[in-house]
Amino acid sequence: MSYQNILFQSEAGIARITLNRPDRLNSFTDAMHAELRDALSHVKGDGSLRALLLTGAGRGFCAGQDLSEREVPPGMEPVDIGATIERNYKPLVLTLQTLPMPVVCAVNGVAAGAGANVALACDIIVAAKSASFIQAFCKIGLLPDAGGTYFLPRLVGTGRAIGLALTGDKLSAEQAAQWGLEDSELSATVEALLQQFAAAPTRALAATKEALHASAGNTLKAQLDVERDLQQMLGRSADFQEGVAAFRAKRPPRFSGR
Ligand code: T3D
Repeated sequence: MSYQNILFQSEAGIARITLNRPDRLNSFTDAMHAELRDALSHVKGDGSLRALLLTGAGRGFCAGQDLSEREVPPGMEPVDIGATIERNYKPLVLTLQTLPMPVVCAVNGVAAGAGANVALACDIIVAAKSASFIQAFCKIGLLPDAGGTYFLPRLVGTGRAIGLALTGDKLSAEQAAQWGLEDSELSATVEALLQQFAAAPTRALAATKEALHASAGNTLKAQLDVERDLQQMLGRSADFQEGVAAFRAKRPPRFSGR
């Protein structure tokens, strides 16, 4: 498949996806979703990949759903957005969460609507000072989707999540200044993180994601079983053997991701 709405590269263990509709703040269209599905299935199926970067082209990360696809002429039926969520947003968020490698999101500007929540679905967000997160849904009569009602309260607490979702306010400049990097530092910081992940014990990182995501719905007893089963699997991995051997030999480990 050739891509018109995203850029996709994979090299040296690192896959990079850039949302690429900068004149529309990289808002999601049906066509972009199809390309993302295709690129992510390549990432999932390529055993040599050990980290994924998701970012946006131009001055924004992503402004959520392209609303020009939701305008209907008078008298016409509105688009069934339950169906578009099922087809587009649900698989995107679930794939990012379950991909067996770290997913880094470089938020290079505004992230609004589903754009904000897709960023929250990634494992690590690196945000530039120009980044902002807007639960824009209430401004157009919707509720947060793309996992927003799941991720937001877990990340910022229920009270703050309700405030952000009911007002559609940007996270404040003060808050962004506390969290954000100077824009010029963004790509160096992201690059260092990707290189670190590309040399890491990938299966252990994937199991860590799996266990942490399972945790919220589990009792302690059930979670101890999740840890036992995943650890048993990792105990048989080449990277565990290498980690122990490197520790014993007082040398840095050379993980293969296997
Ligand atoms: O539908 C389903 O399948 C269900 C799923 C829904 C998921 C959702 O994401 S719903 C929420 C959709 N997103 C929004 O409501 C956000 C809309 N955008 C904005 O509020 C603002 O653009 C921003 C706050 C994000 C940024 O503001 P600003 O002032 O920095 O930029 P701008 O001038 O508004 O935008 C620049 C251009 O991008 C502009 O086009 P123009 O005037 O230069 O021709 C603007 O219309 C366009 N653009 C921005 N966001 C969208 C968009 N075009 C289409 N859809 C957008 N979401």
